[in-house]
Parts: sequence; structure tokens; C-alpha cells
Amino acid sequence: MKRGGEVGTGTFPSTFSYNWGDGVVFGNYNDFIAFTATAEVFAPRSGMFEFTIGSDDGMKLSVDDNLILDCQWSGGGSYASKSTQVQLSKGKHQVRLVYYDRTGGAAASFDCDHELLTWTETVQ
Ligand SMILES: [Ca+2]
Repeated sequence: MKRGGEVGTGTFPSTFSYNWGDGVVFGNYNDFIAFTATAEVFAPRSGMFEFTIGSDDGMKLSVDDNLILDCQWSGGGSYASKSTQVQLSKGKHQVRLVYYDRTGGAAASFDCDHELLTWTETVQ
């Protein structure tokens, strides 16, 4: 395996909770694997919105390039999760997850206020 090499791309559903255990995380890789996942969300109003991430080993969550959650990034270990609330203005926002697993079990989860993932219909 090439350190820092890209081994492929994929997609996740809007929210997810995977527990790969000791098995394959992606392709043929069950250890020493990482991913960056990006998504765009739409805040239907200005206000506070909740985000939750969970990981084995580590994960970080950024919104509009601001780090808002760090879950075991330096340390890792068994699965743990963290939540926070963030003030968002009405409109589109960029969400970015970075995840890694070293060895042993692997798990990754993401959830947020479902209001951010709801289609808004505009009748014209
Ligand atoms: Ca692990």
C-alpha cells in the first residue's frame, strides 16, 4: 500500500453509521485507511443546528472550513461519539469529514439535524 495514495472514491448516504469491525472498510483495506467526505447542506433558517460524529479511530468535522468537532483525532481507540451545536446562517454550507482507522475495529458515523437535509419546494 502506498502511503498517502488514493485508493478510490465512493458515496455515503446523507447520514450513516457503519461498523466494519475488523473487516474491509474500502476496497481491500481493513487497516491504515482514511477518507475525506464532503457534502453540501441547506439551512432553511438562521439558528443553531446539531451535528454528531462517531469514530474508531478518529474523525474531524468542519463546516465552511471551520473545525467544529474532533472525535479522538489524536488517540483513537474504541468507538466513541461527540455532538455539538453550531450557529448557521440561512443558506448553503459545506460539510467536510476526515476519518482514519489504524488497526483493529473500524467504525464511522455522521448525523445532523435532519432539517438540514430536507428538500425545500419553491412553487413558481
Ligand atoms: Ca481502529
